[in-house]
Amino acid sequence: MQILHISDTHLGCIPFNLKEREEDVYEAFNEAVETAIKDRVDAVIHSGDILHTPKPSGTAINKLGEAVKRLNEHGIRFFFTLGEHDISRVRDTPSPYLFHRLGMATYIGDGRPYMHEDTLLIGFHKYRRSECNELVERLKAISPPHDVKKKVLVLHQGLGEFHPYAYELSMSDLPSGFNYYAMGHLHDHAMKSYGDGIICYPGSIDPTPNEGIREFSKGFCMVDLSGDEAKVDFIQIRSSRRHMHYTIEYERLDEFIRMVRASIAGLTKKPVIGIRIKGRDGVDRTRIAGILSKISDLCLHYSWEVDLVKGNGSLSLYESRPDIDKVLLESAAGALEDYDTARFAVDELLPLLNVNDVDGVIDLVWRRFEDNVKRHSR
Ligand SMILES: [Mn+2]
Repeated sequence: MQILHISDTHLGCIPFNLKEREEDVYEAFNEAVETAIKDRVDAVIHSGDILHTPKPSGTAINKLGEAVKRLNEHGIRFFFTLGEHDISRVRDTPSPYLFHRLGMATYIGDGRPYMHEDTLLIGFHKYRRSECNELVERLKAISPPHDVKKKVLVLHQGLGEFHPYAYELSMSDLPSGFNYYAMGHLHDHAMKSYGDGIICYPGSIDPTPNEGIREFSKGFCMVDLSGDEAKVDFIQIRSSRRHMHYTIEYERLDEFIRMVRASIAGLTKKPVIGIRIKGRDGVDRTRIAGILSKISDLCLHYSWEVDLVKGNGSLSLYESRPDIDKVLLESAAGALEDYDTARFAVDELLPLLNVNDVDGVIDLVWRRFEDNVKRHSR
């Protein structure tokens, strides 16, 4: 059994609001689909965040449909679960479910066992932090039959051992006995062994807006389940647009332009560039903007920030760059005087507000109110 495992494709995501960046995402997705066809895999497993928003654009849905159709034409089944980006807060049917209804793909996020050839697939859709007790109970209740040779568990959750902040579960919450744990949610590729199996996040296929501008390696995983142990190959997306990040001295800005010119030679797509400028008090921001404007023709998009160095030469902001998520959560907890409410605001409300999902926010607040009423009336 050969599986192409992909996750966090975020179709319809438009980084920097640029058409070219939207196209990059579709191109990366198609590259994965074509690889599945070329390498004749037996199945494609998508671990969720298929789409960027629960109310996707027509283009995003069409791109997904074309990919599922291509796979069908080559006899490759598309199995999927859903991430928080796919699931609407308002009680609505998630868009990717359409392809399950049409019989073109199989939704496996309902916790039921699915057999594909000699392999058992069990998946769960994303459970939010407040629902995770239920997920842990459901994971505990899994007892895969012993006579099945290969077992794959599909989840869209963060694990504490992989990320210090964006997690709801720890590895020990996962049932043992699976050969491969096809994970989604975290956007950086990472793997760890667990019992006789492998826990793997392929990561996102293209940087999403909250990943910032940095060098990255994006891709998907080819999983070979034919031997005793799962063999995993991370395949890098070849069409990826380079993201470059530079830290430079204010005094050496002029050299920087030459450096950029040299480093982009040979790239087929204009890169995205992030620049951190180290300077002392009194840096001239108009001068910076003027000099940097010279790279606007060389790249698709660039942005810059200044880090001021203290008089004694030590870097103030740069060296102790805070974890934005953590700072947000701490300030929210300070303002609300309640950690649990702060988590609700930062983890659940903020992502929806970011995509202007006002209906989703109202639904979420209402449900939380109902839950609280229920809890207090017990
Ligand atoms: Mn995601």
